[in-house]
Amino acid sequence: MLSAADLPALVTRILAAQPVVDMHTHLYPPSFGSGAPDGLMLWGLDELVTYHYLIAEVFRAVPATKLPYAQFWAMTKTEQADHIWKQLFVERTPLSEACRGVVTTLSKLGLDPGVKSLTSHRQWFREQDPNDYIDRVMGLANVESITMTNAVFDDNERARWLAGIAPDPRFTGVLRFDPLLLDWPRAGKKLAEWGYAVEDALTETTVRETKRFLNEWCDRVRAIYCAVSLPPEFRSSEILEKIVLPVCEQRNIPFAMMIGSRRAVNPDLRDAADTGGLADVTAVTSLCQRFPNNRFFVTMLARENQHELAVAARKFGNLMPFGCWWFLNNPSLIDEITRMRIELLGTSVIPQHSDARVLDQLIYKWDHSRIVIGRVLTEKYTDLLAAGWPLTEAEIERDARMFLKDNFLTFLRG
Ligand code: HDL
Ligand code: ZN
Repeated sequence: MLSAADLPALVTRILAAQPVVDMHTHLYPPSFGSGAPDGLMLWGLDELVTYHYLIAEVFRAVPATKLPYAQFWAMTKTEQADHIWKQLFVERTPLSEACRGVVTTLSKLGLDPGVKSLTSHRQWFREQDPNDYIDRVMGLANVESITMTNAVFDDNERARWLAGIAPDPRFTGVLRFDPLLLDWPRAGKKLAEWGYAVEDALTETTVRETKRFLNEWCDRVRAIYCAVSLPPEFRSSEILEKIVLPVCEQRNIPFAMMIGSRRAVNPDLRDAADTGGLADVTAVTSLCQRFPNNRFFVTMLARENQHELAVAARKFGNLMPFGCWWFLNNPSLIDEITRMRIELLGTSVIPQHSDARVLDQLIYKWDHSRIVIGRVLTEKYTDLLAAGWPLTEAEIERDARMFLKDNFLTFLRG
């Protein structure tokens, strides 16, 4: 029989030992090109330090009135990284989650995070082979599978797929197509350019041809689910209901809605330009209710949407809340959201995804999340023991596997 005193160390050990299937990242294998100018596989020190979260934060340290955006963007990636390192890690304490993540990553790689200059570490990264480095990072993060975000409307990515991409067993594909739902006129014209007989009006031909587009690209990227990011005001659309959901149902794959992103509030920040807003969970429950044969992964960007989303998941078995997304991927909010979800949903939720854009980030995003999830689970197991449950190590291992891997894989299969 376990005692409460056993739990902190035991839960920590079990979570660390449980490999993760990371259900949402922006990572790629080397076959998509690595490094400048337009490789899609981002890795290494300068990419880590110029992560768009840190770009947003450095413009708080040195505002655009002092360093104009254009001047920053004219810098080389190395110069940008040096500027960020000086401002956020040397002249200020790297307390933010994104800053601390770089510190954790360097430490776990065996590199001194306290250096004043990045020059010495750059040599170490230059000695890494991208392909081997993927295995090294996945090992350190204990991630066994990386789910990509394959943005078909991104010209660079699309061209690479059309040129031919060999499958990499460490990565799985997801078809992402925000413009299809958010800007149909422009997306429809693109489909027409690509040889699909679509027009503005949702004629029978347009519906059939857009389905063909989705099926052909789901086949090409070997999509395990389809995904979009949606603004707070999104409710539904004919494209979603007449085309996307029927294709996902027919392919027996889930549809992921990432709801609450308000794009480009400060365009000069580029990838860091977006913010979030309060969305409407009734849009989610309406779709779950009206499309019972579809399965929905849903993550929402507003802290204030989290409780209602968890309650909604109690009403619909085809709704799987996942992750603490983006501005919620911080210890205080991961703690609050995971605690709330476990109290309402037990083990039937996917607590986290990394959203990593730079390979090396897997190391810190999963280290930091395992610590918080472990703290919450330890408390919940302590409460369960106090209620008289004869908790076993095997049960904790089973739960860890569900939270970090099996809930995702089981929901994929339906
Ligand atoms: O739309 C998304 O998938 C978001 O995760 C954005 O990529 C966002 O910029 C991000 O990187 N969040 O972590
Ligand atoms: Zn993302």
